[in-house]
Amino acid sequence: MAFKHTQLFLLLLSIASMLALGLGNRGFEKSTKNCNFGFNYTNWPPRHPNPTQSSRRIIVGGATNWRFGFNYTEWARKSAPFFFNDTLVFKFDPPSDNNTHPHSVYLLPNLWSFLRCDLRWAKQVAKTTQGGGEGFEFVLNKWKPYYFACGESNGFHCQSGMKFFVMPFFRWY
Ligand SMILES: *[C@@H]1O[C@H](CO)[C@@H](O)[C@H](O)[C@H]1NC(C)=O
Ligand SMILES: *[C@@H]1O[C@H](CO)[C@@H](O)[C@H](O)[C@H]1NC(C)=O
Ligand SMILES: *[C@@H]1O[C@H](CO)[C@@H](O)[C@H](O)[C@H]1NC(C)=O
Ligand SMILES: *[C@@H]1O[C@H](CO)[C@@H](O)[C@H](O)[C@H]1NC(C)=O
Ligand SMILES: [Cu+2]
Repeated sequence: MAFKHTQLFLLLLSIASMLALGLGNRGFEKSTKNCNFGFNYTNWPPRHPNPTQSSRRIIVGGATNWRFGFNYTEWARKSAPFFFNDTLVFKFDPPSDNNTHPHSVYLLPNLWSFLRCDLRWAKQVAKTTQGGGEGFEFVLNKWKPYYFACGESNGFHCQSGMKFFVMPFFRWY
């Protein structure tokens, strides 16, 4: 069953991002220009690039922001690891005459809902109007996996790629 494979893949991905194995190091490059970490186990365990910096502000989707037609699972994989107390910033235009397909931010309760884009037990954390200006800020302040998704169009946006999950971990300093 193809579904089980997806689930297994995501679980493995989750474990991998928790351990910050290899793929995690790429996230550091954005914050520190001088340090060019590659696949280097001497850097184990992963450290925060700048110990005096208490937390990071990460724009979800980078320059793309939070929009339709972008694969955020892929973005989250490339942007890992995420740390406890990091702030995720969702930027999206409010509904207007020019924007009839706005977005929102929901938290899904578990992996099952996440895989199926089942919004029935989802919790809305940002309304369609909250992504303007500096964006909607969400602090990863719990030690748990976060399943984010856009809740618009009955899950269609979610199914089209507007979803990702992160598992923040603690800094070692
Ligand atoms: C790994 O990183 C350490 C410390 O940052 C450095 O001294 C070492 O040369 C690196 N090794 C490789 C293979 O890049
Ligand atoms: C996370 O942020 C909260 C509130 O700003 C602070 O009290 C707490 O010490 C921080 N924890 C870590 C591990 O940085
Ligand atoms: C909507 O688009 C029209 C023409 O394309 C433009 O004149 C107007 O300023 C836009 N409105 C907003 C709110 O961006
Ligand atoms: C997004 O990327 C992931 C990982 O590469 C893939 O499994 C998934 O099917 C993609 N989602 C969409 C909607 O294309
Ligand atoms: Cu959307």
